[in-house]
Amino acid sequence: MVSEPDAGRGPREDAGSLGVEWGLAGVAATAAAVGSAELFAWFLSPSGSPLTAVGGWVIDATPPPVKEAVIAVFGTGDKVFLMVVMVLLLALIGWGLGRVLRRSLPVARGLLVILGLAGLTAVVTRTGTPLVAAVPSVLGTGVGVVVLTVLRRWAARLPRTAPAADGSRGPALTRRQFVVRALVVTAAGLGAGALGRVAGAAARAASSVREALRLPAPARLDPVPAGADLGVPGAGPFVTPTKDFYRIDTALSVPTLDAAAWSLRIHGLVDRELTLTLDELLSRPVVERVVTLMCVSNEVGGNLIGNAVWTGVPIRDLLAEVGVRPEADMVLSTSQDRFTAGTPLEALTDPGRDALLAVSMNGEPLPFEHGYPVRMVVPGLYGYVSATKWVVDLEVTRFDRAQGYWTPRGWSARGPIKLSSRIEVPAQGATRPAGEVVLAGTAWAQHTGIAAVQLSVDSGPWRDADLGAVPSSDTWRQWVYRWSDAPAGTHRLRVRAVDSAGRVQDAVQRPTAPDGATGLHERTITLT
Ligand SMILES: Nc1nc2c(c(=O)[nH]1)N[C@H]1C(S)=C(S)[C@@H](COP(=O)(O)O)O[C@H]1N2
Ligand SMILES: [Mo]
Repeated sequence: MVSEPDAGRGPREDAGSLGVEWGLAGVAATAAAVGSAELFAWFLSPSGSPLTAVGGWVIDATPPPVKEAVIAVFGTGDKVFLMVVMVLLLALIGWGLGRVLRRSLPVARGLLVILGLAGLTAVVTRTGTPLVAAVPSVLGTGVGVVVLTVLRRWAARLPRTAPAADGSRGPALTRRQFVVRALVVTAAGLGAGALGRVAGAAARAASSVREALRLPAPARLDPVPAGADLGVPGAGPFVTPTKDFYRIDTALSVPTLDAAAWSLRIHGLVDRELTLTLDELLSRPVVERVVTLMCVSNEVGGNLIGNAVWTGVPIRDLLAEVGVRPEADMVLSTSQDRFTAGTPLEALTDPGRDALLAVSMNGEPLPFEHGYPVRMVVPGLYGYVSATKWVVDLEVTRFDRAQGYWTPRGWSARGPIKLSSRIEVPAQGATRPAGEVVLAGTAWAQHTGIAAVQLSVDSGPWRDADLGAVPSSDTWRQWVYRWSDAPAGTHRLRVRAVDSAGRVQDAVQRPTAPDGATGLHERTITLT
């Protein structure tokens, strides 16, 4: 099949007769990229659909008269019209990509990556979007690049085409065989996309309901005081932006509950069972609280910790409504996806502690990834025993009758957060000029409070750092230590915290299981 004289010819010489094959190859790679991204979005993150995000961006950017004209012509089919236009545009872009592919695989790859970046940008710039939402665009772009490369290899096996970059050709393909393959890939991409869109429709419906959710004004605010954020460059912010907030759960695909259908049942050792809809829940007084959540799996110096502004209904109030029996000592919360957490009753009924059924995070309805429409937030306890997301059921019970998801899996039944601290600045291994060196970081003892943070250089004496302000004892606290006359050389910095009850952070190194790591965080830096 291969006509030898053509083997060495330049790529330009296949122009004309092979235009259709190249165009189709580009369309196939684009379909594979976008289609797989939509499929990934369905099970990874409902807010991660690039088509939805770009569509939303187009809608926002369309001038009102054009919008009105489209609605006048297409009525409620305006969204369908937008999708059709986007798919046609993508087909055109794909065709162009194929023409570029004929000249240069690297340039075509680059263009596909730019297309992926456009989708990614549209996704991550929507408000309240968590970082996982970026994953579908990234994976989809990866799929597209791989498909593009494979198609280029197949194209090299066509008659009158330049061999692949490595000079290889492989067994010959007829134009017909190539076209069939490209069409199969295109169909697979369209199929994946269609499946992702159809299966994800419920999630996106929930998504628009989520965006429209009206949050009740809190009866009590918890303002962040000036000076909570010490603003040291390189240190994390006092309030963690939602997109940077760590996410831990057992959910393979993010549950996207329908807020209108959501209800919470409170039962067990109670005098009067209660089932609440979201409206009924939100008809009770809502409070705002700044609370630092943390995962028991956080290593010393790790990142599985975040501080957010939550609003919600105190669980204490609801437990008072249902009347808790005296023999109860635990509340087993269950999520829509069957995760359970066993929370000590006293942490929920404590009048001085606002354990919440939270509905908002940093001023937005909870993101799906963080438990929309309702999750628990309990100051002072690790997430696995308290922070149930997508919560639908609270059973008042006893520790000797029930246990949470992680307890039979090697984690302790009770999980109070351990006093800890970390160094965020300078980075491990950093090199700085000798003289004044600024050290900064965070310390936490949720619901007890941080009284002091101390630094030790090269195993020298412990010296007090300056502390940031805090809204309450339920948040972490920033610290800064200005080390003056720091001499040249390599130094080991260690940090420890002291809580408001006078306890000093445990320096003994222990692993995260069964009830949280201990040990001191340290960094080594070089001063020149
Ligand atoms: N439904 C559900 N809720 C859950 C979990 C889970 O696996 N499923 N994990 C818990 C754990 S271990 C932690 S640390 C926190 C994390 O909350 P975040 O993902 O909002 O940071 O959620 C808790 N709530
Ligand atoms: Mo966790």
